[in-house]
Amino acid sequence: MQRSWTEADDSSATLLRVLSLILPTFNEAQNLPELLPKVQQALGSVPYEIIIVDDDSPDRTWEVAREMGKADPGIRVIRRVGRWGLSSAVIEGFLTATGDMFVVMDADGQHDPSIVTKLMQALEEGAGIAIGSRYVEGGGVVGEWDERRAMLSRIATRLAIRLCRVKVKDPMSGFFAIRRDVFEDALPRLNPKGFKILLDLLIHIRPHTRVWEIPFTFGVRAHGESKLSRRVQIEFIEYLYEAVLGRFLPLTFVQYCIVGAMGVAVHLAAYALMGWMLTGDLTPTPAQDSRAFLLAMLGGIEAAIVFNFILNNAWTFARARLRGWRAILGFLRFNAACAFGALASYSVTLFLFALGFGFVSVFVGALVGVIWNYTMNRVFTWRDR
Ligand SMILES: Nc1nc2c(ncn2[C@@H]2O[C@H](COP(=O)(O)OP(=O)(O)OP(=O)(O)O)[C@@H](O)[C@H]2O)c(=O)[nH]1
Ligand SMILES: [Mg+2]
Repeated sequence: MQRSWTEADDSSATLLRVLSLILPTFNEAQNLPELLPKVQQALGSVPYEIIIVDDDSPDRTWEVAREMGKADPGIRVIRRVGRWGLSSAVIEGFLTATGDMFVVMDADGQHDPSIVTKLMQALEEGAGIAIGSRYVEGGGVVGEWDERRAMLSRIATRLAIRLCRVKVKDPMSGFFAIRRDVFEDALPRLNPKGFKILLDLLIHIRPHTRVWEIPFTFGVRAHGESKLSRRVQIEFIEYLYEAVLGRFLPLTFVQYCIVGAMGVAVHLAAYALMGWMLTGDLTPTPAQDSRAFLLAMLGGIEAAIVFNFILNNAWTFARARLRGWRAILGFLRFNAACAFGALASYSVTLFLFALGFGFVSVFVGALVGVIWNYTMNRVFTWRDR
């Protein structure tokens, strides 16, 4: 990497204007060879390192990047295996960066490399963060953003500004510069989940940090596909929840309750189906046939447990997802925790009934059961602390 040094008055050397440019990539093998020469040209004599953070792309972007790094020692590549997500990729890039100014840029050609030096200049003039902004005067979007995509972007931007109380026009931009010290100060508070690292930084920097927006025109993706999937959109809603309400009620608890509510429907459906198979009646009662009733109830409970386990493993605790034999072990733990939860719920209900609380006892018992199940499963089944 090229570096420039300047002698300060007291003769101690100070590192000056070294740029770490972070390029997060997923399936951008076709775009990188077109983008990198443009970036190098735009940077001119600026001392730089380029850090490509690739999430083990199936199109082997990391290999293409490494090949290009052979010709330019300023290019470094992180191939992440078993970790994914745009925000966490950018944070990982920052953590390994050696420069004192960081710039993040898409690798698909939508961000104009000639803006990079403008962003750096803003930092040199006193900004803590400089944003390549589509929504300030002079900025914009070209190309084939259809009505739906443009509307989604507008809604998401407005939601973010309102709910997270950030005072910029384009908090969702993927093109920005940040000073190392500003990043390091915010680092312990960052949420690596999701797609919108700039928004997260804006939420977690000190209030006095200066944030400037530099207009730029968001271009057209050169090759390949957008990664703005449905999953990314759901993650954005989850992210907003965590940013606004997460400290009062953990997101995983809300997800656990949503799954649990769906589990009730599965429970009833399985009970009815088994009842119908055993007695020809969709709602068997103990008075009618106590054996059939017991079997239908047990079938309903176990169906709900299987359903809840699968969904919680895929969604609620996706970060700690269990696979292979661990999933089987986890399923057994989940069963045990739920059985104890049912017992706790039952005991509390009986106790409160005995104290004369009436129907409220059932409600409190159910609440105790849910909180018990959630806590035990979070800690012992998924070990998500
Ligand atoms: N490392 C890493 N990079 C990602 C991930 N998702 C997206 N990227 C990269 O982040 C940049 C932005 O992603 P895009 O899919 O272009 O998102 P976008 O620009 O909002 O969407 P389009 O306008 O449709 O291109 C691109 O360089 C992607 O390759 C990810 O999960 N991990
Ligand atoms: Mg893009």
